[in-house]
This record gives sequence, C-alpha cells and structure tokens, in this order.
Amino acid sequence: MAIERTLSIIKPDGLKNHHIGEIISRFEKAGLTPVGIRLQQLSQKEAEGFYAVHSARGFFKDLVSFMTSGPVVVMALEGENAVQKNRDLMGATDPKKADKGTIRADFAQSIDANTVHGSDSLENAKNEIAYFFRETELQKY
Ligand code: DGI
Repeated sequence: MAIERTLSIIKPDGLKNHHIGEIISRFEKAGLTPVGIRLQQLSQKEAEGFYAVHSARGFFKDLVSFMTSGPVVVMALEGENAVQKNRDLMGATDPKKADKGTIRADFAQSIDANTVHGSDSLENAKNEIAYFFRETELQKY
C-alpha cells in the first residue's frame, strides 16, 4: 500500500477536554506518524480560508467561530493509506452517527464540536498540508 500524508487537526474542544495525547496515541498505534506538528490559534481569515469550500453553507459562520474559539493542533500524518486510515479513526462527521471506538464517537459532543478534522482525499491532503506547513517543517524519522 502507498505511503501517504494527510492533514489532521485536533479542534478546540479536543484541547479544552485534554484529549491531545489520547488522539495522537491512536494515530501512532495505527501507524500514522506525525511528521509535522504545531499548536496554533487560527485567525478568522485562516479558518475561513481553510473551510472556503463550505462558505455558502448555513453552518459556515458557526464553523469558523468554533474553529477560532481556542487553539488547535495541526498535524501532517504519514503512513500507509494515511488519508483513509485517518478518516476511519475519526468516524462520521456527526458523532451520533460515528462508529463505536472512533475518535468522534468517544470524544466529540456535537456535529459542531467534533474534535478532529482529517483530509478527505489525497489531493485535498496535499493542499491542506501546504496550507499549514512549509516543506522544511516536515521531518523524517
Ligand atoms: O470532513 P468532515 O469534518 O467529517 O466533514 P465536512 O468536510 O463535510 O464538514 C466540515 C465541518 O463542518 C465538519 O467537521 C463540521 C461542520 N459541518 C459539516 N456539516 C455540518 C456541519 N456543521 C453543522 N452544524 N451542520 C452540518 O450539517
């Protein structure tokens, strides 16, 4: 299987509820290695730009407001089949519909505060990683 990179964000609720360690531990145990990582407060402009694809949706304002409500952890994860593997670990967007044992089923409160973001395609992963990281900020080990 191909080695891929994907973008993960631990959202403000994940930090406020002290789940950074448990979430990264799940990634590492599944063979997804953080090769870039940063704790960051998103500006409104950064959040709007990141979620620009949703700008016409009714929930856009709330989404940007939530994503800027506190710091986030942005990570580039590397591993076999990283994009799909991360999506599987995250669970469905709405935590009520997420499979048992997924990050969202275990930690998320609502579709708004759903704890993690993960790229949904390899192409988006490349763009999303480039949105947050310069190539020199990504390490090999
Ligand atoms: O890739 P996902 O995060 O699973 O989902 P997405 O790319 O479709 O949507 C991005 C975020 O926008 C999602 O994590 C939460 C929010 N969102 C998506 N659909 C809805 C929503 N928020 C509300 N309130 N209602 C929605 O239907």
